[in-house]
Amino acid sequence: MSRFFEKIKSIVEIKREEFNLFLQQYKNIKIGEIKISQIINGMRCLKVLFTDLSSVDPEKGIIWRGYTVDEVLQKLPKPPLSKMPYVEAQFYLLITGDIPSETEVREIIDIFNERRKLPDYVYNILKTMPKETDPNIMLSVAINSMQHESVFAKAYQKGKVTKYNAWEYMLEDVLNLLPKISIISAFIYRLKYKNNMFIKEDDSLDLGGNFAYMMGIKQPYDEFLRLYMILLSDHENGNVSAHTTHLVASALADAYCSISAGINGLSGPLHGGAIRESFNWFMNLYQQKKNQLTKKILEQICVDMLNKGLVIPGYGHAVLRNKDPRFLAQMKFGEEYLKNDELFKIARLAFDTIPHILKKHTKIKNPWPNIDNISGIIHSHYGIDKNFFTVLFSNSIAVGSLANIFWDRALNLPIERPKSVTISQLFELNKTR
Ligand code: CMX
Repeated sequence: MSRFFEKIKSIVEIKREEFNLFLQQYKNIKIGEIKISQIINGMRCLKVLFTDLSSVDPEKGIIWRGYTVDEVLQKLPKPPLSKMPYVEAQFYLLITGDIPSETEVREIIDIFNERRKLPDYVYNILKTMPKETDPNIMLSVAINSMQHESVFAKAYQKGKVTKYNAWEYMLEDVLNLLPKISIISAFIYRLKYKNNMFIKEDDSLDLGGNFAYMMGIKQPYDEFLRLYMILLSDHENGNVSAHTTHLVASALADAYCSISAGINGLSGPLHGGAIRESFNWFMNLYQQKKNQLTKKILEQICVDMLNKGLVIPGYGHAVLRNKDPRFLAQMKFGEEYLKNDELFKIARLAFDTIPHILKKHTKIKNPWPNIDNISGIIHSHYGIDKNFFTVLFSNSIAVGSLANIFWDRALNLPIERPKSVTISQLFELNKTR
């Protein structure tokens, strides 16, 4: 038994006991009221989900296992000569709750390297898909195609899965699947954009390093991939993709079905597509104004958009009420490596200009740039096609979502099934108040 498995086993035993005691004691405590507007408006700010891996503080941003973005970037171990931590270290933090030592990260890297080889049929399926297929859908199909290899699903069919051991099978699947996602993604990238010129993995590299290497993109893109995958790994499990993964897994589906469903959840322009929307907006500004764009012109463009009821892409947030530290971390990367990139210069000008304008519209609760603001600009600077952005997002959410569904099984969380209400029921409820 590996040290990692032993550690997880002891954490699960302790947490499960604590969790059950907590439930016994507090299960009837009320934590809030529900307004009709919240039900209708996408359950915004309703506290109805549970995760112990992270939580979003409206002012400080995401807190992973008690650590802020800056703390995580500073404290997690890093590859030699790298400024960004290992993605594997973030996975370790999310799944165990502890900052790993160098040795502990090494163990995860070794586990991933042993398990990342793809079955041949995955390559064949991807090669035979229509050229027009969206790369993120290709990723989802490739993951689904491996479902029959699920250790959890096989054990369930044999009647071996119990509420005491379900997490062990889920852990096997999570560790088998996570390292394969970047290998599939790099293959899709080369297949779609680089004339099938595939690059074999480099066993000496960590997940982020190998991902960039297999895509064929030079340093420091590996640094950005590490940063990006950590920043987007988990956002309290409530966004469409993470929540979908959790929802599907709540019916005791395996990790393959659950994560591919979550990845499909990234398809919409309001979630996974938001990076592309923001990138397109900056690109249009550049194409229309070239380097003539000034603060004054940009102000006027934004005022006109707001007057027409249009949304300014890359700004605002449903929960955050301050600058997103995940945006600031990317901005810092941009300042170091992209200073002369024309789109980055526009994004910087926008950061100096737009919040002042949005602040004047009191209905807009957050005038600051969000996580999706400049990600596309940075990926694109290194040659990534905008249609591939969602695949990179999928790779990132897989880190946190897989850690989350492991804990769903470890804590025996039940199938999710909220109750719907009709308009007439709401009328009736209102009458009795
Ligand atoms: N530009 C113009 N208007 C905006 C705005 C923006 N960037 N952000 C919010 N508003 C408007 C809303 O459209 C809403 O208007 P109506 O009342 O007329 O419908 C009003 O301000 C109140 O919205 P809110 O409570 O501040 O924000 P929401 O929770 O409703 O929406 C979000 C959040 C992200 C969808 C919204 O800010 C937006 O559309 N931003 C642009 C798209 C974007 O960048 N998406 C990426 C989000 C990243 C993430 O979720 O992590």
